[in-house]
Amino acid sequence: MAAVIGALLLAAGAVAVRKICCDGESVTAAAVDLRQVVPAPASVRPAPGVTFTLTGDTAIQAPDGATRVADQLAALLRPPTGFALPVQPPAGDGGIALVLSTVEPDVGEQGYRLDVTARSVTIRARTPAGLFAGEQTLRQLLPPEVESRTVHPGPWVLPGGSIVDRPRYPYRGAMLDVARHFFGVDDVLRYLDYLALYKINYLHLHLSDDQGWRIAIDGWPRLASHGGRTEVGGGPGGFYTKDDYRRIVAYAEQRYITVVPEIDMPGHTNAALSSYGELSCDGKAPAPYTGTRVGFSSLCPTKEVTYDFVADVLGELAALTPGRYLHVGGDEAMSTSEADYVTFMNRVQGVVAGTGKTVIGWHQLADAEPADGRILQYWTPARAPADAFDTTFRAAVKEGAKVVLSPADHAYLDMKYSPSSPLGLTWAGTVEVEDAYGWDPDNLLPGLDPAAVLGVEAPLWTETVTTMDEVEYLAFPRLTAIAELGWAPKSSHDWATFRIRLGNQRPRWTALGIDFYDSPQLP
Ligand code: NGO
Repeated sequence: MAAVIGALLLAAGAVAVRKICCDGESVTAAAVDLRQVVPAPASVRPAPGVTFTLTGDTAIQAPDGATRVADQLAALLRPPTGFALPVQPPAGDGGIALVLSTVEPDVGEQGYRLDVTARSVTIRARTPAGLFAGEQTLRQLLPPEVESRTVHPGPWVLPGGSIVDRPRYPYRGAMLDVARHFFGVDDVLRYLDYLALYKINYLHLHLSDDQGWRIAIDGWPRLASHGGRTEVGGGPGGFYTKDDYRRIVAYAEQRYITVVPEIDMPGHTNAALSSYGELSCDGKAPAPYTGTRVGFSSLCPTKEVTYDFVADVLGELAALTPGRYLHVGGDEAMSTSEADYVTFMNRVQGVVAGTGKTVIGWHQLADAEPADGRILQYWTPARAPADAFDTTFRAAVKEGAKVVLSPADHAYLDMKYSPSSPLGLTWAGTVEVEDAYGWDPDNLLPGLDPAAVLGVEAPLWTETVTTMDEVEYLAFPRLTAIAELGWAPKSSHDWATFRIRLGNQRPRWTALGIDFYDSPQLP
């Protein structure tokens, strides 16, 4: 029996380890394999036979600058272990220690070093963000029940060894479309928890579209009171008050995640036009729209009131947003002439700069003139890049634009997994887990200088998605594949081993209550 259990544990990414002795009885404990972490760390050195076991006597030591991360770790570990895990000032060897150290080599601003010996678990980083990343790794080295919020018997064994880790890209994002269907604050906070576990550090919120406007703007109150009351399929919609939005931003900040708000323009604006008819060229407010067509709406680029509107909206949003980016959409402006589009987007880029923020747009923004530090988010399927990765795009990159990659045939979480998936779209094809993982950001677009790639982002559009369970089903496991591409070193890219590591995450997702898609591609 013991042999059978041992074999099962190994298959689940565990290694059988030493005996723990209590009252003369011996129990075979198991530790997760140090090499099972997702995303894969930059370097892993297991210490075979060495383990650390959390007990009721374990304390968490942290210096002043790291008490918040220490409290977060304690809050995570207390419910499943039932241990007190007091947070204390540094007091020497033993237990769990968080160390802020400016001299730590090789970890950059977001990385960490984790050492597990028989006596202690130490995370060292230059920043609290790095310590927080190290905690997410520590979490994955404990048994999956660590994610449960009720007490489990343990034993809480960590594998011995050292991990030195830092991300491949500075920008690792996820996008949630709260416009097609509205998702309330609690849902967004939950999504943020999932992002944190996989070291994703940007949450892009798609706050406006034809079907709904989701953020209160004081100067233009009908955007929320009228434009916020619709969604795809005719449901009630909803919007964030400024306090709601502040709650989201604060919760993200505590997890070292930056919120990137998007107001999509000049297209995808029916909800705004329906709220204020003067923003349309004919001055008439269109009826609210609850279908899923794209490309039919446009702010009027030749009216001055349009620019007052843009300045007010982006000004209020910038004031609410501590992060450095504002996303201005710019995709599928099929009802705006090319000349008007360029004039409009040039002025919008100026408005963003005036708020002190840096502009991000979908890659069509390349048509507008260069703007300091701007980011183009590439979204066309990589299979057919010709129309998108054109001379304008190349010129924009030459002139300094950075690129975030979200190729729809790899990174769009709203594509169906297979033709029989109950949810999702298929315009970019179907995207199984191997498709989500099977690309290299450095080589996606032929001729794109890898130095221009700031990172990757996994968008989840919600035309077909109405509940958090459905969000989870489309996001897991694919979100973790994109997180892996953004963080793990290129040299670790290998589907055969990734699918095993990913398969071993399933008990964690179950413990977290995530309704994931049980892909036949994972063992
Ligand atoms: C496109 C379109 C969105 C859709 C999405 C659905 C972009 C950038 N614009 O992506 O409006 O919701 O596809 O997959």
